[in-house]
Amino acid sequence: MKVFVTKRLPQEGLEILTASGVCEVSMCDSDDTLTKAELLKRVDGVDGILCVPYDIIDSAVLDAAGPNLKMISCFSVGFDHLDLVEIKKRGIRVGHTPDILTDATAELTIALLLATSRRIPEGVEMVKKGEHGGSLWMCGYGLTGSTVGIIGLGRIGFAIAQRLMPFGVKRLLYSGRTVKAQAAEVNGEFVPLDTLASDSDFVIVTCPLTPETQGMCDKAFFSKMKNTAVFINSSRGAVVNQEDLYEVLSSGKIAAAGLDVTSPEPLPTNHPLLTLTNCVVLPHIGSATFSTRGAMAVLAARNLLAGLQGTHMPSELSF
Ligand code: 8YV
Repeated sequence: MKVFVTKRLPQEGLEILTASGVCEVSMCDSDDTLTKAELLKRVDGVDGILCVPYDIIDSAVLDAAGPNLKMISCFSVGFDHLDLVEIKKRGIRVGHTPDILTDATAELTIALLLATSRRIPEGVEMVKKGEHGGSLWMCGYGLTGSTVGIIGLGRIGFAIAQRLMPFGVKRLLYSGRTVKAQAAEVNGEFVPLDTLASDSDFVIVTCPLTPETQGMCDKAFFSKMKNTAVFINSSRGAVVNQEDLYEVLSSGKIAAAGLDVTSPEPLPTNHPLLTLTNCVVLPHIGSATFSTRGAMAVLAARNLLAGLQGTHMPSELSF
């Protein structure tokens, strides 16, 4: 069987595939995202694809792969890059990498929140410029006694809430499709999205990208936030209307934003958000620890092999 890996995979995952004797591996030996044309060419006739969130797997890709395609393995927990309707129609199985990246992503989100609220990148620049100011100079916002609102208290949202508790957060609000039993462990209060926006000092987005959440954080949402509030997104860039975010940040209608995800990625270097001192943008590094990326590669490889062989998959997506 033939498989195509769309991006250079950490060694431990690649070794599992090559040593399996189950498949012939062709890998795009680059860290760049493939163009659509290249992706269409490289999947021709494969039995399995191991892909990253930047590869849009739509009917064009499925057609280009052809009838042998039986397995798509995501090097990600997120699967918003897949056309699941088309994939299901063709009886193709899908694997992904939940759980193992939860801690790394939660840690990064806390780092981004603190970097944004305490203006750390700006402070580093001040030191380099030799600048120093008065008693309110470089002040930011603290977590102690604050209200934090988490949009989407799933695995990652919950792990963030757990890590926030020792900071002395006063109220932990969350919104989403359903009340979560686990929320009691972090004193989470289920509230409508509007209440979360208006009552939170920190808003953190960790929900998946779906048709319902696409563009959800827009002008109407931001206008309900406090002008001292900090907005953090570590889910998917498209949950946010970036033009609206630029507008509220540049006019001071909210205090600051920290984004680990943008639309597109990478963000063009001339993007208006990058001109703002109150916006901290990271290059989608939530899961980027050596051990997490290694574990993701191993799981994605095991999922792929199971899908090819028609056996039980360690982490199969049900859809
Ligand atoms: C990416 C992510 O997989 O898991 C997800 O959904 O967005 C990330 O962990 C990672 O950036 C590799 O492309």
